[in-house]
Amino acid sequence: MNAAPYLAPDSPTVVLDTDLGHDLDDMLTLWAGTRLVRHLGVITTDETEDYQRAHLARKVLNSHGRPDVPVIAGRRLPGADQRFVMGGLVQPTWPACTDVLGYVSAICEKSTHPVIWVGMGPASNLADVLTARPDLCPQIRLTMMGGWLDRYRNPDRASHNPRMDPAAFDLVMRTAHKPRLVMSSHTNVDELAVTPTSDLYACVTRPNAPAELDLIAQNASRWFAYRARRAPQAVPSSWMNDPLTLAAALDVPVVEFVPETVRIEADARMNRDPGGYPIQVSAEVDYSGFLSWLTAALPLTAKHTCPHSKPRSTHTIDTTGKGMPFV
Ligand SMILES: [Ca+2]
Repeated sequence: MNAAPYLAPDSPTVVLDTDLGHDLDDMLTLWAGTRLVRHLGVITTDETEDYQRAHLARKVLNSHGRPDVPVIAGRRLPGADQRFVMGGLVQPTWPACTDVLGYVSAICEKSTHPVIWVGMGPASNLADVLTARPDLCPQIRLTMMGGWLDRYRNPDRASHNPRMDPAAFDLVMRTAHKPRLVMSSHTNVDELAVTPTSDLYACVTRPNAPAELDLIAQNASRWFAYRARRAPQAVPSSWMNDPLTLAAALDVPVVEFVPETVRIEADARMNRDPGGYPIQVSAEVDYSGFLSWLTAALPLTAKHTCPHSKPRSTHTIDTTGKGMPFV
């Protein structure tokens, strides 16, 4: 078996549909993507007024030696600027490309492979594509992060990505080709939490960290500070939702999916319904297998790279919790 199938010259294109610049997990997924995927594309979603997520993605990709990866600024959503924690760090230096449909049409038409679509934010972009080009449905293979069925920390609402654009989520679940959901009930777990005491945070914020880690460190510090303001009594953390979704999308055997038929409510909550849409939902996750995969994907380990590092964050964060022994 090829250990790096998506680095092969004839490997499929992988699209990261991301709300980069908010939760840290998008940034770590992008970083992993630069290392694991040859034909990579980035489409931003929940985009800000002046396309800050796209400019941030461009800068991250360039700093990691991937100027070849196209970045398309996708759908803006109301209030997106309040969900962007990286303000002031990236200045627009290029005219943002906003032709999502043109980009997706082109990558579908130039390859006979499926296009691997990793849904890491609201479903708006893919809804736009499938509405305009329903003929592309069979070629686009969606694995999306979000949704819950039987339990959730707040059962009064849908999880973040579906509820940001419920109509788009409904349309995508209805029309996409065998869509797969890595559900929030499998990602909002302690096993996937990175906190200010995690080794990963110490590694990316250490004083002698490589320059290409600076935006990752900034995203981590700013996200933890944002969480500390929102929930002062809790240990700030980032669940590795999107990296797990990337792993599933790349067919790393760490998420087991099962078929369900679901109905999508107006607020994007899902219910089982024999007359609903046939989709695939996560049923079981191999957390230790996933963490091993992610640790191997990212070039930082506490053991090998930074055994004595200390955080250099300038933020004051209450860290009363125990960090995960994760990278
Ligand atoms: Ca995300």
